Amino acid sequence: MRTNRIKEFSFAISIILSLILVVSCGETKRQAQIGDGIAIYYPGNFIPERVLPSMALLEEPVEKGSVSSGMKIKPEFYQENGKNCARIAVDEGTDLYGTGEVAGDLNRTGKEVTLWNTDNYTYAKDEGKRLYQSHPWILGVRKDGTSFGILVDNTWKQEIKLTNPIEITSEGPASRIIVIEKETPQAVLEALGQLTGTMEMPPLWALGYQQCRYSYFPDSRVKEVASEFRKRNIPCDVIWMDIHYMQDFKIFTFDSIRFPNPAELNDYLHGIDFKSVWMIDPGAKKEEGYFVYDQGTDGNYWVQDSTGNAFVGSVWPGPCSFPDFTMPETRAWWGGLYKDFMATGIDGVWNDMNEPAVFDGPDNTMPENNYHRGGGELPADVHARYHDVYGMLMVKASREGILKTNPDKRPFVLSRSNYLGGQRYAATWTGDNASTWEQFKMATPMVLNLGLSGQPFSGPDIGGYKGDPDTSLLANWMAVGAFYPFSRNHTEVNGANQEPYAYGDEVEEISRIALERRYRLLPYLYTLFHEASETGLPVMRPVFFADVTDLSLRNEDEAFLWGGDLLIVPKWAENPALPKGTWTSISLVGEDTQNDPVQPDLKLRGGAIIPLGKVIQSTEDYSTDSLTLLVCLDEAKKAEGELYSDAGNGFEYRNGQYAIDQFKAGVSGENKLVVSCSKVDGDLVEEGCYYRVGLVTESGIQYSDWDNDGEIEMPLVP
Ligand code: MIG
Repeated sequence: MRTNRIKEFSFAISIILSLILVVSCGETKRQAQIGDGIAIYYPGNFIPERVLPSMALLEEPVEKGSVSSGMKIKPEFYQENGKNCARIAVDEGTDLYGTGEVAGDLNRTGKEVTLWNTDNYTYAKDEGKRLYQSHPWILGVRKDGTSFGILVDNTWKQEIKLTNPIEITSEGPASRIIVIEKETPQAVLEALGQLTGTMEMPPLWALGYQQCRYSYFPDSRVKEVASEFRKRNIPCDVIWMDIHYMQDFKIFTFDSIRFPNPAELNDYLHGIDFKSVWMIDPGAKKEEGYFVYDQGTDGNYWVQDSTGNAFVGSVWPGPCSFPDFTMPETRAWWGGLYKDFMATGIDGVWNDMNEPAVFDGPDNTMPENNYHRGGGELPADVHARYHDVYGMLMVKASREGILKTNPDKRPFVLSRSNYLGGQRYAATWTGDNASTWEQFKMATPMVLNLGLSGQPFSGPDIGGYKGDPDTSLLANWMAVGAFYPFSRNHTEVNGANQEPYAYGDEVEEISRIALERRYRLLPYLYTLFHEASETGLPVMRPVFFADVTDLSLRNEDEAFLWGGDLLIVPKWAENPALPKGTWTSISLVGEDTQNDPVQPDLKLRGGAIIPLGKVIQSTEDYSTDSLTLLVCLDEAKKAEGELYSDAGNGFEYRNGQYAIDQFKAGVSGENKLVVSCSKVDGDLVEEGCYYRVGLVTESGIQYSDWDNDGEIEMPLVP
């Protein structure tokens, strides 16, 4: 009886609400606080079935009462020319960042972005306003450093104008909007990480330098290139297999002549401490008798055209069908395809063409009225809705399949296409750039804005994809490229050999020094990856993160930071804006960091300690048993730092098998520097670790003796 009344009552209420909805589609229908400094706003004409569940968020937000008064950013919903829009006024002088992978400067104020994943060779289409990935996300930093984030929780095609007010236009249904308000941009990114989830710890080897081209073949050529690195002592961890390894470009097959024995090749590579990553595209050749096509057809796993038949579009192998990754059974099948593939000893997977790119489709993709059947939580809907998450759902399926077949290894998947939150499944690279100085310089702000959009693990094709760099460009790109979180040299099919040794002795030596610097910094870099995986903070950060109230830093995108402590200043940077305070140049492998014409200047923050390892040729030789602690004292003559360690692969770190060591430096008595090292967290047993201190001053680095008792003293020469 009672329940019936409640039912009748809520029925009446819902009728009244729908009436209000009809007359007030421009109004905010509902708004609520969903976390500390986080609120959600619904437009009046919100249609849950066409937008939910969220593809960006880890889980549906829980409403916690009315919006608190500190939430200054208020989206205003309206309709214009039949489209659903929102406008958001921001304070004068606010700098806008984020919006993911887009061409242009770091500071995106005044720019426009289209969220529609596009295979955009050399970023030429639409002036690079839409590229391979979509991040409906804006980071705003006000003059006083207080910051906000705007997450437009919608996968449909959208336009974002970073004007004041910000204007967001959806080509589909109206979007709900989540606003984050925090004291700093760092805190906003941590909140984003909590909402969307963060990158899982990658295997350590993925932090090494990587060599690619389209394509190394046959297998003997792959061996030759890998061996060349070892012969010449150029550090490298990974060699990549692009599409020519496949039989007639058919995914999950190996060319019988060029790659007759992939397991033997992988054994060989492992024998010289190389890992291999192999490409898998989404399109499966429409060919009866080809097992992937037959299985996909039998299982009815393909994306359908508007008439309900399997869609067919052309890619590398010719006419192909495309897995419908919105279907749970398709994802499970797709994941299972990796079993035999990985069993050949493949270490990582490269998912390309997943915008999806379709040569003969409209705008080089699928028709927007293609049909995805969904399942589980995902409703069936047209391609227009799922286009921007096609790549993300693909890498989710890939990652899960790879993990299932190798449950004790951390998966490594590189994806060209992705969507906000996609760092949960894959690292990324910035697609087909050109071998020009302009695009070399543009790579830094692209990687930075990806980091400010939740994706910490990215990098461009070092040396450039289209065309051939000249000697100076390749040398400079290798020198700075050693500092991208994802550091891989790659070039297109007819490009000249672009390995760091293929351009003569000078480029080779410059590359060797650059990579030796990266490898010495691995203990610090790995610690930053751990921080990113825990908090969502990027590895590579804009300079303004060093001082969010210093407005002179807001546009700096030639120099950049690694974490909070290391500043990387390219030699070609014109009047780079650098943070105030002490930042002292450091030399890592004997290079003259300030005067070297090509290697970027590396500057350590006063107050920081960073751990350095040895120069090694691959992460197989990585160890933390003898660490050099570079100490740069602040004005109070103190410094501190941290090191995260674990096995570098596998998941034992989740059971406590990791260590966090803390380093603290201070001056005792008259002129004695004392540096202590102590484990503050984790169960990993580290024995016999040797440390030495490298005291960083303007006049160079002064080293202590090696010691293993956890406290190092050295005289402080004034
Ligand atoms: O249409 O697999 O961006 O890195 O080398 C080209 C061949 C397809 C595009 C990727 C590029 C890769 C290439 N692929």
